[in-house]
Amino acid sequence: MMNKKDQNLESFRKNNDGKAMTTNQGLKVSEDENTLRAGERGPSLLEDFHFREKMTHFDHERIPERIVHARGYGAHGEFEVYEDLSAYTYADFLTQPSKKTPVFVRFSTVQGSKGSADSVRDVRGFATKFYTDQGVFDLVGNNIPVFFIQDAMKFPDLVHAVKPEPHHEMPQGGSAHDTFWDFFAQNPESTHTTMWVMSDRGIPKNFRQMEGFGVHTFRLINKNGEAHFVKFHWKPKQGLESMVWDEAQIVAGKNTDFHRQDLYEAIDKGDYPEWELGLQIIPESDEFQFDFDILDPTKIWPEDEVPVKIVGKMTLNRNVDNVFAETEQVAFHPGHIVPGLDFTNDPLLQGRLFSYTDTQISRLGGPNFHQIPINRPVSPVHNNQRDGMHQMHIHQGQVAYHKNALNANNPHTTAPEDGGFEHYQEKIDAYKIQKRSESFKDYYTQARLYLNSLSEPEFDHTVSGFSFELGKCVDINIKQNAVNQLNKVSRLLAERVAENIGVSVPETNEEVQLEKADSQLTMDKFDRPLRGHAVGIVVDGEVSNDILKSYAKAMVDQQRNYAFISDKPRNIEEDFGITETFDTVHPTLFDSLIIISNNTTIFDKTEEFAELTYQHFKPLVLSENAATALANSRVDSSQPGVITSNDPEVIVQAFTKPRYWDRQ
Ligand code: HDE
Repeated sequence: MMNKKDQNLESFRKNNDGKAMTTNQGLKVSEDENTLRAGERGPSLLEDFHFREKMTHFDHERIPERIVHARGYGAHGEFEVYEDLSAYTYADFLTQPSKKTPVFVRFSTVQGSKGSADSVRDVRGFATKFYTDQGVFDLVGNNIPVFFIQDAMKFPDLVHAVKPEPHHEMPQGGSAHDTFWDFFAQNPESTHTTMWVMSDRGIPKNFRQMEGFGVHTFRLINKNGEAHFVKFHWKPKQGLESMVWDEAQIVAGKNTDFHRQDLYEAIDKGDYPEWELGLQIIPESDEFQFDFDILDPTKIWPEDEVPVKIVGKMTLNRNVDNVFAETEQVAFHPGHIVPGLDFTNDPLLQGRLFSYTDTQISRLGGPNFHQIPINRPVSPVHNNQRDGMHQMHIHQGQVAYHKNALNANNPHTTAPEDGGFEHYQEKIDAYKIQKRSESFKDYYTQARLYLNSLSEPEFDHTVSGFSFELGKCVDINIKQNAVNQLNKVSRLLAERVAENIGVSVPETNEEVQLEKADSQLTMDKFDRPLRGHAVGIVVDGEVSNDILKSYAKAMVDQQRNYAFISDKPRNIEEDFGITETFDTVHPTLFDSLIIISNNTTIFDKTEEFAELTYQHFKPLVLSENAATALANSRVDSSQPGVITSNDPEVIVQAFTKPRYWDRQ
């Protein structure tokens, strides 16, 4: 299979080989290196239209980055539904198992600017564009199933609080600063989501191993006009993985592009990431059967109560040709919907329905952004909208209005029974009012449910997450207010964080004991297949190529990625692996480490690599000599996940877990 770079080159060549360079007006260019000037050593002349065109275009190459989710990376793929879901919906991409619907997915961080690091602690965007035969459907979700606020009116406040502080524009890419934690303490509806972000979910290992959630409650509508409430889930077939915070911070410096590189390389070598689509479905008649409001976006529907029905699969199998044209210009919008689906009155979703088109108009420069190739539906577009910035069509004819006789009333509307979109007819009997529903006002029960569901290491990591972030705050009152909030969720959490950051725990504790836990919320529930797992193989001293080849073969057979690492690049005659040096890589960039040495003394760097891998709870395999050499280091080879063996076959089989949290 040809990799993306070569495919790209081939298609570039097809279009450009042997072609003359021209200006944008089609004029052949004879000189592209020297501006027109008065004499060889003289000043440049304004008359040089070629220079001015080239430079003007360059000066305008950038467009405004997204206000949130600026840092992102995308890929193409396809979606197929496993079974006909027409009992619930008449959306064609959910009812025809033989059909492959093209998709484009963009993953993102929220807070940082376009050039910020991938591995920061943050919510991740997980936005999917389905190019269905009935029009575009965008599922613009996140990797965390709940959101910080309940009403769109508060979104600018949330974003202003979490973004870098305006007076000095710090910090970049993170929430560890006063304004975010002030918002947290003063807006208790943010409590539940913040628990998730401070847990391992806030520092995903990569995009491939993240869950995705539509967050809001939507509606599925069937042919009989019956509606069900639905929540959308993406379950990664690759399992779920997170980083250790120390590791995430190092990776931010060692490889800013860690997540995008992982996705690009996996797709490029044919290891296509897959997610199953899951639906949680509640019949309309059960709307009020829960002890939370099912329209509240700060609440999950516990999977123990409403199981997730797996209905289809998405495969990402094609990298973009050009990141700007596709990933940067893609315009998602929760309001891009198809027949058989509809919105609910979730007040956060309702506000999003306004915001997304509005933001594209300034980001993409006008109302015709749907004509940009990545945004074009595969179904035909005909209407009476005309003109506007960057209009790409030359509309024909005299008539641009409905209704008309001059054009026999074309383009015509389509009755719902023939495929026209119809809004779900919901009966509303209410006062026009600016007020939050009482049913939205329990901020702590589900925050507790989440904490109770975590495994012990996950809970410890969450304590550390809060301690780091609040520890970074400058204002002591903000730290105290935040701990007061934590105390309403869990005494244990509040006490541990308070001790770490030097504030007190309030004497009274409003904590309500909650025995419940949702067994589905811990990351431990996921299988953790080691396909695509990245193994660093440190070659310390002289080791024969035959031995290295036997390691390479074992890795390839087991679908592991690997790189040999040494003090100098190895002169390898045959192409059986990448060679890195201690300077070009770092142990945090690998999922596990193997150390091969023929001597009982090793490089200092080898020891450093081993210690960090050990400290980050990752599998560590030592040849017998390497184990001897590390006897006096911080690596304790009797601990879980430290394996001593010289046999590559044994070694790859021995990796059964990505992390050994029980290592002391
Ligand atoms: Fe967004 N959000 N959002 N958001 N959001 C944007 O749209 C907004 C919310 C999400 O890869 C913006 O095109 C409001 C929830 C993703 O291009 C903007 C509210 C969820 C992406 C915007 C929310 C999301 C965005 C910025 C509260 C998860 C990136 C640029 C009412 C369910 C999509 C843009 C991509 C992007 C507004 C809340 C997910 C400003 C007003 C909840 C994944 O329009």
